[in-house]
Amino acid sequence: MTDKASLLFRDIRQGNSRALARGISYIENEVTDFFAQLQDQPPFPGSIIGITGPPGAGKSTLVDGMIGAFIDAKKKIAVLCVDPSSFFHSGALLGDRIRMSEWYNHPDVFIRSLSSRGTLGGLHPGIVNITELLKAGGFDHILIETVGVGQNEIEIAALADITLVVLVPEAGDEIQAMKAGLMEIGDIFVVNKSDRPDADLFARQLRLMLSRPGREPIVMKTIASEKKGLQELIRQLQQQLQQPFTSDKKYWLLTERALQLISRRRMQDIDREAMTQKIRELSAAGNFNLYQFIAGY
Ligand SMILES: Nc1nc2c(ncn2[C@@H]2O[C@H](COP(=O)(O)OP(=O)(O)OP(=O)(O)O)[C@@H](O)[C@H]2O)c(=O)[nH]1
Ligand SMILES: [Mg+2]
Repeated sequence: MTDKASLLFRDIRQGNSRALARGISYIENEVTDFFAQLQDQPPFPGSIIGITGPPGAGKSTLVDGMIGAFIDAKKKIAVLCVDPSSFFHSGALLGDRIRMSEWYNHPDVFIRSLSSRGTLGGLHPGIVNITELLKAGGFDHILIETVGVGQNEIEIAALADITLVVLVPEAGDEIQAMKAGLMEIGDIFVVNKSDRPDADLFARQLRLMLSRPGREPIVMKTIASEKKGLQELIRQLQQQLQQPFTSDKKYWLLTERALQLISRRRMQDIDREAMTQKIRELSAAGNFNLYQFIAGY
C-alpha cells in the first residue's frame, strides 16, 4: 500500500484531480491515511475558508458565487461540502451538486461532498486528513461548507483559517440558540438574503450582539442568489487572512486538529464489531460494567 499511496500522492501533488478524488476515497474507506506522505509536506501557502450557518441560509449559493470570484482572479479552488446530518438523510447534498454544477467540470475547481458516515452528529472522522490531502493538491483556497447544527461548528472552525457564519434576516431566535456555538467561531458574519425586509435591522442587531470591548465584529450583507455583495466579501476575507493572528485562536485550532488526529490514531487498532460482540457477551453473562470494560483498552 505504501508504494501505491506514494505514487498516488505524487500525482495529487502534481494537481491531478482524479488522483485526488481517489485519495479522498482511500481516506474515507480507510484504505490508507497518507500519514507518511503528509509528514513531508511543506506548510500550506493557501487558505482554508469555513462556511457554516443554519440549514438553507444560502451557504452553497454563496460558495458558488465565491468560486466564480476566485476563478476570475485566476485561483485554483477546492470545495468540500460536509453534511453532518446526511448520516440520517442521505441525498441531502444533491442540492449542492445542482447549485454548483457549472463548476463541476472546470479544470481549476475541485468539488467533493462528504457525509458523516459512522459518527452520530459529528464530522467524518477522516476530514482533517482529507483537508490535508487537499492542501497537497496545490489549491489557493479550500472552501469547506457545513451546516451549523449547534455541535459541529467547533470542529469546522478547527479546520479553517477563517470562518464565515452565514445567517438570514429572520434568524433572530436561531441566533440566540446558537450564540454559544456559531457566534464564537465566526470571523466574518454574513447576512445573506438581504433582499428580504429587515435585513438592515437584523445586521444592526447582530453587530450589537457581537460587539466586545475593543473588537468590532465584521458583519456583511449579501444577496447570494443575485451575486450581490460578493466582491466586498472577498475583499474583506482577503484582508482578514492577511492579518496576523492577534489572539491565540490559531494555536488553539491547531491543537484541536492535532487532538483529532491523535485520538483517531489511538483508536485505529480497535475493532468496533469485536467490541460490540464482547459487550454483548458480557451483558448476556450479567456482568458488564462500562468502566471495567474500558480499563482494558
Ligand atoms: N431570496 C434569496 N434567496 C436566496 C439567497 N441566497 C440563496 N437563496 C435561496 O435559498 C435556498 C437555499 O440556498 P442554499 O444555497 O442551498 O442554502 P444552504 O445554506 O447551502 O442550504 P443547506 O446546505 O441545505 O443547509 C435556495 O433556494 C437559494 O436559491 C438570497 O440572497 N436571497
Ligand atoms: Mg448547502
